[in-house]
Parts: sequence; C-alpha cells; structure tokens
Amino acid sequence: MAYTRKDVSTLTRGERRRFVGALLELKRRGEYDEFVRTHIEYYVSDGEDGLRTAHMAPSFLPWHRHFLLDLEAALQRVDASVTVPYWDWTRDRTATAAPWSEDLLGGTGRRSDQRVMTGPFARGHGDWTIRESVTDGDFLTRDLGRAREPLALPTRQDLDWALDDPVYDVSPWNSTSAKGFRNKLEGWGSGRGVRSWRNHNRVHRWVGGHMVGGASVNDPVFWLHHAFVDLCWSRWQRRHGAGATRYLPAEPPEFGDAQRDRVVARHETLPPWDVTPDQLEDHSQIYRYA
Ligand code: CU1
Ligand code: CU1
Repeated sequence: MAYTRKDVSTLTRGERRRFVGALLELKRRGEYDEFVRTHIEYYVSDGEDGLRTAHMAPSFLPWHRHFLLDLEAALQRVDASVTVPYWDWTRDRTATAAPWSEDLLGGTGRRSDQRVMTGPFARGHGDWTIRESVTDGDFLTRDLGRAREPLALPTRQDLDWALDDPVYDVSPWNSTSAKGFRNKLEGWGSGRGVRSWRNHNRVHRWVGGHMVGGASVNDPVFWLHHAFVDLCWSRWQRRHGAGATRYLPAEPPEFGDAQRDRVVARHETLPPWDVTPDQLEDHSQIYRYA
C-alpha cells in the first residue's frame, strides 16, 4: 500500500507533533547528521571535475527523490505513521505561513546573526545542534524573505514556465541548460544574483541561512521543499503524458562530449545508490501526494 505525503498546511496538530518528534529522534541518534554529510559530499558543481549526481545535472530530480525516500524510511523506523509533508511555496508565501509555525519548523532568525529563536529547532530548545556546517555557530539560521535584500518566492507562473516545457533536460545537461524542465525547475538562470535564481534555487535563497549551500539539510524545511519539487516532477509527467516524458539523457553522452562521465544516463546507476533514474521515475507504488 502506497502511503500519502500531505500538504503541510493540512497537517493536524498530532501529525505535526509526530513529524517533529521523529526528526528530533533521528538527530538524537546521530542519523540526521549523516544525511547532512551525504548532501555536502554530493554537492558537486559544474566547475568541479567528476560525476555530478545531485545538482546541476539531469539526476537532480531522481537523486533527491531517493534521498527523501531514505529520510522517510528513517523517520518511519521511529514512527511508522510519519511521512514527509510538502510545502507548496506558490501558495504558502509568507514568513508566517504553514511551515513556519511554533509547533512545526519555527520562524525566521533574529536580525543580528540569523539565529532561529522559535520552534523545536531553535538553539534554546537544545535538541538541534548544528554539527555539519561550513559556517561558524552551532545554531540553525534563517532569513526568511531576506530582510535586507527582499526576494519573493517563485509564483505559480514561474513554476508553470518550468512545467510547460515538454522536454526533460537538454545538453549540456548542467546549470547552463537554457531549456528543459529539469533546469527550469532546479533554477539556474542566466545573469547574476536575484534574477538568476528560479524556482527551486530561489526558494533556498528565500529561506536563507543554512538553506543556502551544501549544508542546507541542516534546516528541516529542506525536506518539505524537496517534497514539493518531487511533486512537481510527477505533475510535469502528468501534464505531458506518459511516454513523452522520459528522463534524459537516455544514453551516456558520446566520446569527446565534455559531459561524458559527468552525468548519469537513464539506465546508469545513480551514486550513492544502486538504482537508475529509470527505476525512480514512477513513485506511485511507494507513495502518493494528497
Ligand atoms: Cu540538494
Ligand atoms: Cu534543494
């Protein structure tokens, strides 16, 4: 039986409590920080050598799908009733909207050092010490909406611009791919600064603090954000119809192509797992979105 991932704005008080409780228990056991480390390890960009799996690559979507499944399985070992909720940032668009309540993720950081002061992940609670980070400080940080340089969350229209593209991804299969659903959703645009951050990337920037960069998993909103990104992949498949919407590239780039051995093709395994993008395209037997 497939389980259901719900819109975070529809969770009951009990569901919020159990989700938070399971996260805190994983943190207490040391399992949570393994997820943070894995994400940092796989944070490879265009400018670096080697295979890119998690970001700036076609496998951005299947990589994070599997990463969420691993976290969800860990949560369910603590409490079998828990699933990862999704945050629809086209609807819940303010710093006081659904995910940011006192009994779920808490709110923004204070002005001086972006330290989160409210909710279960605030330093004051003592249960959410940051251990894997590139910045100083052992407390979670956020700057919702970027107080000094305000930035708006992506709109429904911004998301539709990605969802309307009928091709999964295009050469050169990286952050400069000007077309293709994957990069329009991942959100590496042209230009510099605010204008270049689209959809998924813009949301990381809007949250700010730890959500910017490789250590973003330190903020539990990471999972709610990526559950929605994952939902968008399903929505895109439905919008364009089965068959036309397969993962690309179907085959590895040719010899001599600069992207050869840098990206994962449809039937190649996706590190650190022993699965292929092909095997991750359909999640309907595992979970559904409500
Ligand atoms: Cu990521
Ligand atoms: Cu992300």
